[in-house]
Amino acid sequence: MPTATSTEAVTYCRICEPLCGLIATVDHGRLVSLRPDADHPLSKGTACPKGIAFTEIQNDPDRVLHPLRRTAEGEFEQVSWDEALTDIAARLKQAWDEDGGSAVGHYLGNPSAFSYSAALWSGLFLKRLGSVHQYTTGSQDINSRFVASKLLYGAATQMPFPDLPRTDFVLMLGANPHVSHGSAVRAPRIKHELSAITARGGRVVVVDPRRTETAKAHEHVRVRPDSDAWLLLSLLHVVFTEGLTDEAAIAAQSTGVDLLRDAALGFPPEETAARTGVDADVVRQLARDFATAPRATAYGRTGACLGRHGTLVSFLIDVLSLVTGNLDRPGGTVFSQGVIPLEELAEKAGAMTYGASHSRVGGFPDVMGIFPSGIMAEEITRTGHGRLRALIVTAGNPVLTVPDGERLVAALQELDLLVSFDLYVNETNRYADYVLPAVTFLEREDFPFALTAASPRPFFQATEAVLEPYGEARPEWEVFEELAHRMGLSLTAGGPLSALNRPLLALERRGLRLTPRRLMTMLLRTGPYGDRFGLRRGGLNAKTARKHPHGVVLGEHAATGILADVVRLPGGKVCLDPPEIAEELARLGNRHRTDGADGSDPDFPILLIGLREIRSQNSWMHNSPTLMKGARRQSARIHPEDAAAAGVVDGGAVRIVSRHGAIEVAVTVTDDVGPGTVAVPHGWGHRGGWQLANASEGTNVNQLMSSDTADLEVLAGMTLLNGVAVRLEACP
Ligand SMILES: Nc1nc2c(c(=O)[nH]1)N[C@H]1C(S)=C(S)[C@@H](COP(=O)(O)OP(=O)(O)OC[C@H]3O[C@@H](n4cnc5c(=O)[nH]c(N)nc54)[C@H](O)[C@@H]3O)O[C@H]1N2
Ligand SMILES: Nc1nc2c(c(=O)[nH]1)N[C@H]1C(S)=C(S)[C@@H](COP(=O)(O)OP(=O)(O)OC[C@H]3O[C@@H](n4cnc5c(=O)[nH]c(N)nc54)[C@H](O)[C@@H]3O)O[C@H]1N2
Ligand code: SF4
Ligand SMILES: [Mo]
Repeated sequence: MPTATSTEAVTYCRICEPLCGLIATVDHGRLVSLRPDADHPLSKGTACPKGIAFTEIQNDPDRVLHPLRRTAEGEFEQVSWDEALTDIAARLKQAWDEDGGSAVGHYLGNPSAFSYSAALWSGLFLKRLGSVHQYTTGSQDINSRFVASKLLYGAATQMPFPDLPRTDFVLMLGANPHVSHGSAVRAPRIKHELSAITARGGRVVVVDPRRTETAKAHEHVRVRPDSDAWLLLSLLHVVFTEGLTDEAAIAAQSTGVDLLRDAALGFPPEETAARTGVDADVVRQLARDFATAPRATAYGRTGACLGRHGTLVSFLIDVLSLVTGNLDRPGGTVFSQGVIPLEELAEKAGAMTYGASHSRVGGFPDVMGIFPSGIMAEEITRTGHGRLRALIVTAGNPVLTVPDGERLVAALQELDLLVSFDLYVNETNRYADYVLPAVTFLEREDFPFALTAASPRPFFQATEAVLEPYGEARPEWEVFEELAHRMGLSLTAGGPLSALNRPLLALERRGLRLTPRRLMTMLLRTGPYGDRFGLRRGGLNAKTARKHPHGVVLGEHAATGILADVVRLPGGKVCLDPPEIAEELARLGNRHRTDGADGSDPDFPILLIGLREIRSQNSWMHNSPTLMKGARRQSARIHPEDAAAAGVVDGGAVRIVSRHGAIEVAVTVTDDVGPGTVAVPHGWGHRGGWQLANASEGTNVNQLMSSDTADLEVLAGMTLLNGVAVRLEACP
């Protein structure tokens, strides 16, 4: 409740993708509390525990509020911004002068997906330097989806999503929106949205190795980890062989269907059942039900992206929607469209590349200029031309989130320079030369960005900062610009922004400096809902946006029938037979024939998968007392039979061993996972500057994951995080 001295500000949460509306109560420049915004048109007064608990992050005494420099003794000491920037700029410049773009790199962490200014200006900076070492969470998350979109539509940023408000049937593979709150589909009340489908007589079928929170609320098909490619090919087999296709849609929307028709013939459900663990009858019925539902959509998320065939799985998910006549149709899988047309602009400029260049280590194709994080350590340690010498980490904690953190820790210490922008000293930047205090999302203005384009209800909300930065925290974009300046470089003149020449010139004519905010405001006006600089009455511009502090719904439904605008391939049709997919199908067919019936490894017979928790956010919210209440700890979910076989008990500990590492972790015995599957949350094993997190029990599960180039997924360089072969042992 507001007091005599406090004020309230309308804003929105930027921890995860729904961007729920929040009301911040502020007193004398300090955050008092956050609560859900009842007037937000989409989230309507809902928010999750993380959003509310962000107050404890904002006010955390462990937060970094001043630039820190590492001393010779390995301790951090406070320095002035000027000292820090002078030294960083000089050292970056030296590496760059000597080795050019191959010396300097960047790792952009997940929170930057909610900070357009940090993402854009860091991108400009790295591009200006010609950096060939750009890494993100993408290879642990979504790059396989981007590559599938590039191959299908010629547009890597295209993010087809389920039209939840209008569908009758959602086939969901590898997503748990009851906990994750939805990813690559922006639906703040997604739990409600899914139950509305069943309430109107529709179905939600959750394909997951674990009986998840979402699966418990809907229909569950238990699948063996990392077998979705086989399952999808069997579903397609039934659709093709039983005449359940929509041939008119196939002809109108696509080319090259014969590749899949032929390939699917080789995967009858009876032959894949051993590998997928799904009975042939179940697969046949599922295929028929999906194909004959009036409006159906297949949707996949991280569980579909992070296996050995992640790109193929993402590809086949869209194929299933297309061949059954459900692509680009109301209630089906529909195309994303940015209110601020950043992606479109970048696509038009040809900047959203795939395979335009290849990495020094492993020869992986770039995905929009990004390379797999799995190779980052070796790019630092392998000598010779092109060695990564200076690394900036923005809002990331790769030591806990990429494969084999210990290998990365060793590599980080070989860098000439490591700089990080963060709220905390974390497990990664504790090895940095400088930790620079970044603003929180409440301390910066923002625009919706990136995945928000996948919105079943077109929506726009921008926000002002609701707090002045605490301490000496600064927005990352200003620091990137300042570093460029100190290196004698301009981020905007020429180079990376050439695609924006027209709007840039318009600004220049008005004597204005280009800031991220000016750029976004300009783009907003040119977008599908923009005022076109006065040409479209009532369209969005900065002023009309301000009239809607809680955000504005721009249309009842997502656009459909826009395939011709979306597809950027010659002929304007979806490509179902790209050579990359033909090759991947051949690799899969080969495994199908040679791997044995279910593909399992006798020495490592259990398959490990991930698990997200409602009160965690990857690695960075374990310092909030509220979220850590009740002696919370990380635990492995193990089936009773596997627990008994390994001699471990509920509440005890287990040793999990893979070919690449071993960890010990607490045990929860549960039949939520099937026999042969173990689920372990990531983001634990703390030893940074966050004291409560450090005190929590837990270990880095990604120590089990391999960063060997041979173990990364071929097409997008995805880390194999799901379906990792392990064995369980009693702790010594
Ligand atoms: N085994 C396994 N591993 C996984 C996954 C999995 O499912 N299983 N999931 C993967 C996925 S999907 C992701 S996205 C990655 C996440 O990987 P990362 O992005 O590397 O890790 P996060 O834990 O999100 O760390 C974010 C860091 O940003 C800081 N931070 C928070 N807000 C801000 C801000 O506003 N500005 C700045 N500058 N810093 C901020 C936090 O303090 C934290 O240190 O993990 C991946 N790793
Ligand atoms: N509370 C909370 N919310 C979050 C996050 C968080 O850490 N905590 N992280 C955010 C981030 S960065 C992301 S990217 C999103 C992710 O959003 P989601 O992908 O919806 O979240 P997950 O819970 O990882 O769901 C993946 C599901 O895939 C299943 N799975 C694992 N392997 C396989 C497989 O081989 N096949 C199939 N079919 N399923 C499999 C897992 O059991 C799990 O249920 O969530 C975001 N939201
Ligand atoms: S679901 Fe929670 S963390 Fe995600 S945006 Fe909403 S309130 Fe924030
Ligand atoms: Mo993610």
